[in-house]
Amino acid sequence: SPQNIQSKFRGCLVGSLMGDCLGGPYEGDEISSGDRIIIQRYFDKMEDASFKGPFKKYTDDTAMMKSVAKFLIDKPEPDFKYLAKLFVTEFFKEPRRGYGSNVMDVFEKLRNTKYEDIYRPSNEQFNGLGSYGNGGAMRIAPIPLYFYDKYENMLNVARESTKITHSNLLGINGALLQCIAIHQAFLIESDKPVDVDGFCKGLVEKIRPIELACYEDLNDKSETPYCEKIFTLQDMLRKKYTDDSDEEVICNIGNGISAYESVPTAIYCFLRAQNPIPGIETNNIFRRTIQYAITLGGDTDTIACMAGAIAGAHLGYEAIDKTTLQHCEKYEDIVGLSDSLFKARPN
Ligand code: F2R
Ligand code: MG
Ligand code: MG
Ligand code: MG
Repeated sequence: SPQNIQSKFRGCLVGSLMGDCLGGPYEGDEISSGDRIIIQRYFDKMEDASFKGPFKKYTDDTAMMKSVAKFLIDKPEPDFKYLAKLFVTEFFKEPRRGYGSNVMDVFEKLRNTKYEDIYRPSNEQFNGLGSYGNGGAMRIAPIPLYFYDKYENMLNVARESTKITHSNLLGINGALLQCIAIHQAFLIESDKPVDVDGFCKGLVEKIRPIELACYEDLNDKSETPYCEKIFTLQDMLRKKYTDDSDEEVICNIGNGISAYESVPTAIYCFLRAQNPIPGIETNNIFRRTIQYAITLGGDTDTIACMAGAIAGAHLGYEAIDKTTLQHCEKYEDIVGLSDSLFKARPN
């Protein structure tokens, strides 16, 4: 197992916060080539210690991630009702953090039914189809850290925690894919380069059995949408880049609010950023990852948050520029939360 575990805990949760805070102002936007230059200057400015600006606020992505960390820290045995209560309490305390417009109904119902069945409200979403939003994936980061040496527990806790708000298989398996991606990145030594094809192969090997098991009641056992998407992103990584590469990425992998159109994109950003990217001028791989994620537009806070969590889990806290970090709301709290999560692990 890696030597600098505590640094990786910090890198991952702080990476998640930074993607959320820095991506937040661009959420829902389409990004032009002019905007890409503005984003390059925005990141340059934040690395400059003399630049003083108002901090960037975190959104629902971080609000919910904090609850997941607290749930792991406070209870030695996973207590999902406690997690549901943390989500709801946090939401009613600060409802204006840019939550998904449908997930708020889940919080209301959980509260009104006094948490009688914590999975019923999410099952009722979208006429029983359940949400396939990326809300499960965006908050998952503390789970692969806490369970880094307990793979099966990691998957079970990731699944049960996601189901409180997301019951659609694409929403659940998207969260599991993000969990697995963070876990894999965490296990790569921070000073070793990422083997891009090996990383993809590992993801496919792990997500395929999960997808096949989900559809085992159906006749069609070939339904492995996330596997297919990983093959697509692997093909995209092998391509020569042209001027409209970003449009191709958005078209073939996605930049939307659904887990299916954002989790593979976050993984793509992390892998693509292992090498220089035209128009993203920095030697810092962590910065390159989140800056590139934001330039794709769409669900920028969430894609940058998820990409930042993966990159931070690999590189650790040392790789993150602290001047930039200081522009993110409550960053000290997230550093503290990472340390508490690290200390809460059973020996
Ligand atoms: N919601 C946003 N950003 C847009 C608005 C921000 C703010 N309210 C504003 O006005 O400025 N960002 C956050 O939401 C995403 C995570 O969402 P989550 O937690 O998955 O929520 P929800 O509501 O369950 O799903 C989100 C949307 O996805 C579509 N959708 C999901 N399942 C669907 C289904 N079965 N059928 C049809 N549509 C489905 C719906 O449009 C949902 O509202 C993150 O980006 C976070 O940053
Ligand atoms: Mg905007
Ligand atoms: Mg958000
Ligand atoms: Mg978002």
